[in-house]
Amino acid sequence: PFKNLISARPNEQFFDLPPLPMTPEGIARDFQHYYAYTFGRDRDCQSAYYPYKALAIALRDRLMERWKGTRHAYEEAGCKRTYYLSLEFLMGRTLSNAMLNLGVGDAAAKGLYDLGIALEEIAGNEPDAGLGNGGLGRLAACFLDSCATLQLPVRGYGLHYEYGMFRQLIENGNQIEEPDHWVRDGNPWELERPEFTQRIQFGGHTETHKENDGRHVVRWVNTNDVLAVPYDIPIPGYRNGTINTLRLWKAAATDEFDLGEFNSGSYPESVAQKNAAEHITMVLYPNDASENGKELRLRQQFFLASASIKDVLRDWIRLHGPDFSTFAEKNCFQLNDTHPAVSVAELMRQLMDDHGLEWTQAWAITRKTMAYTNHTLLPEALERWPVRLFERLLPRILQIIYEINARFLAEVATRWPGDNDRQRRMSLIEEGYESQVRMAYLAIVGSFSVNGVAGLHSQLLVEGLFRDFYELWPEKFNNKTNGVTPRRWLAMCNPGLRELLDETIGTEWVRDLGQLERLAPYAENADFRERWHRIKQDNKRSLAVTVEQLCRVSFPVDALFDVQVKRIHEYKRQLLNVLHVIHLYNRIKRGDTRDWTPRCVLIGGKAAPGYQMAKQIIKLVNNVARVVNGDPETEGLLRVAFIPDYCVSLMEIIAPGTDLSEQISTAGKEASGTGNMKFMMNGAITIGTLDGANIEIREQVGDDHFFLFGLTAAGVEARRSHYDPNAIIAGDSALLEVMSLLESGHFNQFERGIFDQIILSIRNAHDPWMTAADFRSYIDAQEQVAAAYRDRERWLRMSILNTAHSGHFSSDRTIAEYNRDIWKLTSVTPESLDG
Ligand code: GPQ
Repeated sequence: PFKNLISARPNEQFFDLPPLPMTPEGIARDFQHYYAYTFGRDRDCQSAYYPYKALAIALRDRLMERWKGTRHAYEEAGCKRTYYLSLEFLMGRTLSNAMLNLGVGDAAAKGLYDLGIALEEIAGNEPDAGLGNGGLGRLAACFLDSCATLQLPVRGYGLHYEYGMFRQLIENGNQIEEPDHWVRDGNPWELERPEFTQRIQFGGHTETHKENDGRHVVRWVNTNDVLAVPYDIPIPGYRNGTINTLRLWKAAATDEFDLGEFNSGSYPESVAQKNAAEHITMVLYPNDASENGKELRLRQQFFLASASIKDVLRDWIRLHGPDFSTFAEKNCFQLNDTHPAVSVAELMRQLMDDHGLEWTQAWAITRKTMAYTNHTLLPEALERWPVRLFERLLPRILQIIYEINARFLAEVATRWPGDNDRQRRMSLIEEGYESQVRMAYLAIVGSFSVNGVAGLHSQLLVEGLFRDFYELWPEKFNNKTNGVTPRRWLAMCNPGLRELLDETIGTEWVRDLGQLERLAPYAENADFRERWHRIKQDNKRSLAVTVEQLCRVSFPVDALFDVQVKRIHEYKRQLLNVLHVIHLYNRIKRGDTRDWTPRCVLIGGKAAPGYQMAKQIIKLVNNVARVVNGDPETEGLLRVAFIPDYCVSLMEIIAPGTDLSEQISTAGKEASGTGNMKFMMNGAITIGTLDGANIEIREQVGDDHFFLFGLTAAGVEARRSHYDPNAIIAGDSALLEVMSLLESGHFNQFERGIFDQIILSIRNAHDPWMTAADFRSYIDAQEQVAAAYRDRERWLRMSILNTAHSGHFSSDRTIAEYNRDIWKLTSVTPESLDG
């Protein structure tokens, strides 16, 4: 009797399911069901993964109905939408976040408790989704959380990498990279959507045809096509019934064979060929803020751009037919750096070649729908692709880029007649021995909005890198200071503090982080300070347990926990931090320990596998740690550890347990920073330069509650012409002693010469990071930190005020600004399931 059910139209009953219970019993029952029946496990199961997976599916079921409800609500509203295009989404774990946002944390904990199971242990078995390098990828993840919480119709588009960010092992102090096959055991959070598969073209050549009506149309033919299969991940808003979508594309081979090979009898070879197509989304490139120019990377970029735009246009045609006259009013693409910038040309191509629009119509749409965010000023991160590579891989796209450039340069010539140098400077094509496409310029020319990620960064962009473009189109440029989600980075990772906040200022702060201001008066309340202290001590104990497990170093919780975790980069100056550690060690050895503040220094982060200097810095941290920790005289005074495999889920333990946040980049080099905001929210005090968002952090919290040091961005530039690190070293006995220890080989007794490059870089008059220039001022600021920490009540006041004034750094504020100035979306509330 059921035989024809699929082809017949199912009746309404088929779709009309009662909502799933959000009770402890209901969740526990489903959990048991999946564990026993779906996965077929019993009491003998040795793997801790299945309890996690069973709970994840029970939770996912509860997201599913709300997810559909959100899709329907958006469609019914016919609202404008934004698509966040990014090669990286550093999501971390999903389970605890989903429970928090759904508001079922307590119910799930109770349901499992009644079965004798601890929820935290289960949650700890989820692997991180490490589909990003660092700040840029994590920002995308925080933004998705805020968009869903603000009920904005925003969809993330990214790539479904088989291998995310590598796992970092430390062997003999050196970084070893190990591939991270994060989906090996299946990913319960993703929903494959083969029905929305797209076909992506590569290679081939172009042909021009004259149509019957006399129009010329271009065909891109003889291409090697690859399928893009979408995997959808639910993004729950905070207790509001909204579930947005992150759509990740995975590459798959078409079922077509290379006929030549097939006929010549090499059937297995021609099937194996299909593999090459699937390589496109095999692995995330592990470079942070530096391009590496590999062909596969350009393939990834175009694959994301083409599949996502096709997806959006298909949906548009489904709802509006082939009429694009209102497309620009209803759609916006936010480009996360230049990585997806080829989208500008690809949208033009699809509108013209696939949907028959004229250049002028297509260009008007493109320029009204694309918006570009820049995340760095570092020249080594500015993407340029060889014209030759484009020609071979994306011939039609190159034609379009040339045409955009020709029309653009004509515009420049009209505005500045005869200024050929300006035309050369602004051209999308950098002419030279090997001509290259300047992706940032393509993004600027094709967008209506260009933004930086902190006040200083946005200002330096228009004064420097993008100055010519600012002169042409000042109205395009704007700032959007970064933020982080207070759900993951406070409510979820710091339950002790969450309870105190709820009790003191009510629970609205989770949605409206500005409410934290109401904490400020409590800084003067001694009982409150005592409670604050106990929570911090508990969090430091958890961090100490983790450090003990991972580094075999013991951190006494009464010491100052001094932390720098982020990608290893010369501009971030982990090296300056190490010089301070060596200085403290040297003081201990000299017996200069009067009024000593015991300190535990924690450093963590990954180096790009090809970045030699960064790898040497990791080795130096580890060697210094071994010498310091192994010296009995440092007992109770100084501890140093390098924490391996720094990742999102480690930061969830680190941020709540930190006293001092190290944000010590060379001024003008860190676009914003976001770790700085996570630490501040959790009550750490910052020692930092006037760089990126540090400047705004200091403005919010006040000069007295921030340890400032170092040259300003302008100071750094002014200093370049007469920077003499050797004179600075000779003139500062502390730095001289530190350098002497380093140069004597004290930290590499049996490994001669391994730190020579580092030593040379500090002594180099052209050291772009000016480590020696800021040493004295850094050491003095650290001395003030130590003194402040010894005054416990003073430190606690500062800590409370840092949290109290961190509201500005909620990504909800950032997203509200993106929406107000760029996207202009209306929020949509889906019908409630929860009464
Ligand atoms: N950032 Cl260009 C990255 O994490 N990766 C990149 O490739 C580029 C920038 C960071 C930047 O260094 C930080 O200062 C920002 O806070 C972060 O992007 C988010 O904007």
